Amino acid sequence: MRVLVTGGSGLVGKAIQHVVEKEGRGKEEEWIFLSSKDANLMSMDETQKVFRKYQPSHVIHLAAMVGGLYKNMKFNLDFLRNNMYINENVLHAAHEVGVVKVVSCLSTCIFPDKTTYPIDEKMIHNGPPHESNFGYAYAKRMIDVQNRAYFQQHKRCYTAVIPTNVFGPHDNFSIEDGHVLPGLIHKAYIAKKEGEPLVVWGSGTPKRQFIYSLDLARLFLWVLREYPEVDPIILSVGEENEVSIKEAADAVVHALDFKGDVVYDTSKADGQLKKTASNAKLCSYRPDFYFTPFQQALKETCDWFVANYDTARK
Ligand code: NAP
Ligand code: GFB
Repeated sequence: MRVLVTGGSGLVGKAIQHVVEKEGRGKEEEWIFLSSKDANLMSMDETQKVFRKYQPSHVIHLAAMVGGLYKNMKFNLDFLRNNMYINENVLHAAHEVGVVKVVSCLSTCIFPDKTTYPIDEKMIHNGPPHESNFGYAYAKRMIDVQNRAYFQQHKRCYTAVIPTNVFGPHDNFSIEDGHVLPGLIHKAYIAKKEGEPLVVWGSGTPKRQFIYSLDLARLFLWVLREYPEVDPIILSVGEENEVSIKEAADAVVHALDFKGDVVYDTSKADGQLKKTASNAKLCSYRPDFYFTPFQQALKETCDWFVANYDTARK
């Protein structure tokens, strides 16, 4: 089993690398982690070259244009085009060299905006996604369509996982472009140093389910090795573990021991109010799976950021 990981240098890729190295690779497994320096996967030519070079039998496909709410709102066209190119090139090149299994990565933000809750795997295509990230969402939805077509026409087991909001070491801590937790961690770190208030964007009322990148990595390995379906699977903590942005901000304040004021800038967009996902399918396969408690995972992430401040992506 030779596993090629696209997007191997990012938040999720680094977590998979960590788990493979620290918690054991399978006896017959060889792992290759790619970054954009190895190949620009928006180019079919470069994608084919890197797949021919490594001849993988299995692929974890993470590479994508990724960003938080505010980056998505500014660049819907780029999110749509870049991700459609990357996904088309990766799946086609994988098929050409005979890859038997691909696990791609969707996101719970691609589900319909107007929906019943909790969201489950069958609802992906039931209506338009939230307008803030329609470019990213439609490009990601097409992976599910492509997977079904690869199965129908070529019997390929190309499948996908659907994580909720991910966080952990090696995240993108950019304040402008990143997701809420790395953004708040970075802002709280600066506010603490400068003796200024922490400014949380939006009202603080939207709700999110957060998954720790190392938990997600462990689940990715299980999906790669054992999950038998082409249909995707939601990888999420339970509905009872959903938190508001205010609760998330309070948790960051606690983890970084920030003593200053916390203010809310309600001139900034809130984005999707919630996207509560069901992990019933995951629990039916993995009733034993242990999720790291949120506050512990957040503390580990903050400690990593403080220790790696100079080199962290920001
Ligand atoms: P990330 O930290 O931003 O990493 C993105 C990865 O993609 C990097 O390794 C990057 O390479 C690579 N990449 C980007 N454009 C590329 C290109 N044109 N050619 C080759 N490689 C390219 O993202 P992440 O958070 O780990 O996301 C991994 C996957 O999880 C993505 O598919 C994302 O959509 C999905 N996801 C993420 C979240 C979340 O909250 N973060 C939630 C749900 C789903 P370089 O390092 O060389 O730039
Ligand atoms: O993680 P995030 O940017 O993305 O979270 P989404 C946005 C929520 O956090 C909004 C609030 O309610 C914001 O008002 N927020 C508060 C902040 N302070 C901050 C801050 O400093 N930075 C950021 N970024 N938000 C993304 C999608 O949606 O979810 C992507 O747009 C993606 O496509 C990702 O897939 C998982 O959860 O709203």
